[in-house]
Amino acid sequence: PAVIRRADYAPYPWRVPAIRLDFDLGLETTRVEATLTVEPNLDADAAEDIRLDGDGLVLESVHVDGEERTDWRRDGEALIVPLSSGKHTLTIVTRILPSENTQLMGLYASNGMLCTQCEAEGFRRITFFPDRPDVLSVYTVRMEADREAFPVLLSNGNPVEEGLLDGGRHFAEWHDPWPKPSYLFALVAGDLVARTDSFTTMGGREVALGVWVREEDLPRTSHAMESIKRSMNWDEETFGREYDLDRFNIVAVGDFNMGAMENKGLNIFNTKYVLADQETATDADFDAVEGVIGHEYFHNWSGNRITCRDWFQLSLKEGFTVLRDQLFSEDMHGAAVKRIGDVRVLRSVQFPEDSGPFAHPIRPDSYKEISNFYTATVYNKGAEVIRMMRSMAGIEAFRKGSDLYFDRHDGEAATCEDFVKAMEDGAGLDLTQFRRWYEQAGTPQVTAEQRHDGDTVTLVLKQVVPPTPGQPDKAPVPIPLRIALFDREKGEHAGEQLIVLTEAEQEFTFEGFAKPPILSINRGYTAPIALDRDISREDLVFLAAHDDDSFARHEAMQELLLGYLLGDADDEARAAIGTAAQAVLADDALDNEMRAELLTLPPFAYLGERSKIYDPGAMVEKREGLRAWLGHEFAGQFRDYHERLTNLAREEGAQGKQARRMRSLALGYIAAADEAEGARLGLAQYRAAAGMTERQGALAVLAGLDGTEREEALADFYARFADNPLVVDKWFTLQAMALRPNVLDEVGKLAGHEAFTISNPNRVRSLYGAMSGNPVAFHQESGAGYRMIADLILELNMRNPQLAARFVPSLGRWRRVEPGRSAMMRAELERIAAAGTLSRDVAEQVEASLG
Ligand code: B3K
Ligand code: ZN
Repeated sequence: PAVIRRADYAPYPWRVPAIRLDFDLGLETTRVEATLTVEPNLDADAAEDIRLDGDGLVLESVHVDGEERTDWRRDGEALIVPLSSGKHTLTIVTRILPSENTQLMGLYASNGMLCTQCEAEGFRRITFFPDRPDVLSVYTVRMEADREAFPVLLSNGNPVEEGLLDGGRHFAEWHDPWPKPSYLFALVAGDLVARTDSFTTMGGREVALGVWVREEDLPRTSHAMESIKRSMNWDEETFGREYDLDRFNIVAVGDFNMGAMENKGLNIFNTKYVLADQETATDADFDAVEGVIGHEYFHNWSGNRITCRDWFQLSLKEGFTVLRDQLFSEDMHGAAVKRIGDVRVLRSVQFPEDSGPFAHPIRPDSYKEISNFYTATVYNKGAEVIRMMRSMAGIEAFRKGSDLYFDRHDGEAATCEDFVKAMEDGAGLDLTQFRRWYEQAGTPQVTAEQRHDGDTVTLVLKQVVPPTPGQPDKAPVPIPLRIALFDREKGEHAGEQLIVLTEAEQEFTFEGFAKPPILSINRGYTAPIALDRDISREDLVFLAAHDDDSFARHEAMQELLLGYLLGDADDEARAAIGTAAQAVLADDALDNEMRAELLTLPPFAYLGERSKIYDPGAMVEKREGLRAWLGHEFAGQFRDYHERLTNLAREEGAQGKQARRMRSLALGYIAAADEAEGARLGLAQYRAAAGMTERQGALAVLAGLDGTEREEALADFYARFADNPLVVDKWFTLQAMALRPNVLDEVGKLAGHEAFTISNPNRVRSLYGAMSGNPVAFHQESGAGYRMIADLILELNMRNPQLAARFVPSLGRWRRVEPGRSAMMRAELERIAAAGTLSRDVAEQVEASLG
């Protein structure tokens, strides 16, 4: 496939100020009449043709200014129509086949309804159009359909008209006054019902809110509705952003490639991020619904009012919007646990990407298939980069910068550079060197050493940005680090400060320390770096027990755990973990959620990332061995927590949620030390569960054990929830995640289960996504796990390329794994590469992985 480069950007020669779309909707076939008003773009070079993108369309006719034209030509999938300069009306009729659309891009069918997904390049699967984000048009959409099959007809903006037609048909017309790029177009037609409510904006606009679902799901929509109102309110208070239409609708769809989509005024969501009640959703699910609803809603300003000039600028909207949703969730539920969770994801997903074959800067320089760049780098590292600006500017100055950005670029298709410039001008930062964060891939590796002389402490910091594919040489980046120096006598520090490391090597001195202080660094995780600090085990134990920054406290605990898991199996290292764990278990000032966080072992993916070359089998054994040891050492205390929190765990509110978290964590340790006891208590927790958090928490532990308790709970769970697809997904996931020797055989059997289907992305992810993250399954010594994933990629390759491509990076990590497994992983990639026609998505990922 062809390489598209950022440096080649040129504006489109035409403007399309308005488009009218007339849909004659049907599941099997849909007719689309598109009427485009076009005129020369005076900011671009003139063209004698107009070139429109297309993909899989059946073209029926082309008219220009009312005259039928036959002098058009095709260039691959594109349509080229000769056009004299000046203003014209272009009318194009196409036909599409929604039921056959297995890619779930463009207009497709899901459970008898019709819906769209256009980002990044799906609109060209609906009609011929300049399908690029810098062409902004006002959309008017008229939909006609059978009234019984499709009683509800929705599109972007505000409703204009609706009515009955002959033959049991009806129509609806919608108009969106805000010019938008084609990727934000949306349409939904189906048998849906809505939970409705309203929100009055700070400017006094009354907005009608709707959450549209299938009738049986209506009871599970109140949390989504509350989340919309909280998001709208938060964006007004925190960023001064007000909603700008009379309607805001969300629709839940069962078949969806990703989480959700921010289409203007009509967000389309994966059911997973809408539906929630106590019975079927965990506390984490509730938080995810709220976070994703916030994310998509916040896009209305960071994405829709100001969109991207081209797809290389994707992080302009995604990085910023992820930061906005993270801050929203921090404000709703407390920053400490949220920050720890966000950094855990960064380290276990983005760090491996940044050190692997697909490493790319948050603003990539080239791509073959843009869908491959909706990555943790663009999203999560992108958010971290903007968070660093916020840390350096301070909250108030950052707000001035964002105000200026929104004000200056409203209505435009902007670039990352525009954002950085607005931050410089508005927040008063000099970001000259900081721009390297946009240019360079790779996680900066920082080392911190301390020298002590008289009363003076010198902190010596060094940074290296490692080479990545296509970028052999890197320059230092500015790294803001919030630090505190603990006086080791008093056990306190005299205040935090922010230092910024800008050089490859730099010294910072601090006076007034008779003894070397204990260094707490990168507090709150101010910079997305990997840090090695020269610190004793005793000092880490001190910080794990006493640091007043929750993140730093958690970090100290993680460093103790990593030191043991990645080093020699060292009794002293383990004893230090025990001392810190004891302090955490006994600390009454901690809430139970934070306590559980502190006692959570580092994710397997992060352990792999921190090792040069690793043996997955040995790594799992060591990690689970440590879990068993901790479970054994603190058996009494874990049992005590499990017992004591029983009633609190049945309560609503923050304390109930915290208790549930600690209770299930304790159960995991109990089972690790004593399987029979774990099975007994697990089944008891399962049976008595008042909601899904306790039920899933128990089942996750039981699923990893052997015996009748496991079988009973799994069978009960399936029978109880067989008619709820999202819960059946959990049932697949819990089994595929189990660290049992025969788990891969079970995954194989589950793939043949009546409830398994390859055509639903959630179901595929629930089984194979979980399996590919389970080291016992994926890294099975025979290589059968690798083969299973490669077979899956080949099966999905043409049917759903986006979904297929998401499974490639797991195999792409072959360079980091011990030689025996490494060769088998690579061989599977080669088998895919040799397998004939590959989709652009899979081809690009596989080529990079073999690279
Ligand atoms: N903007 C969409 C992602 C679209 C992905 C297309 N392959 C969801 C989001 O980030 O909010
Ligand atoms: Zn987004």
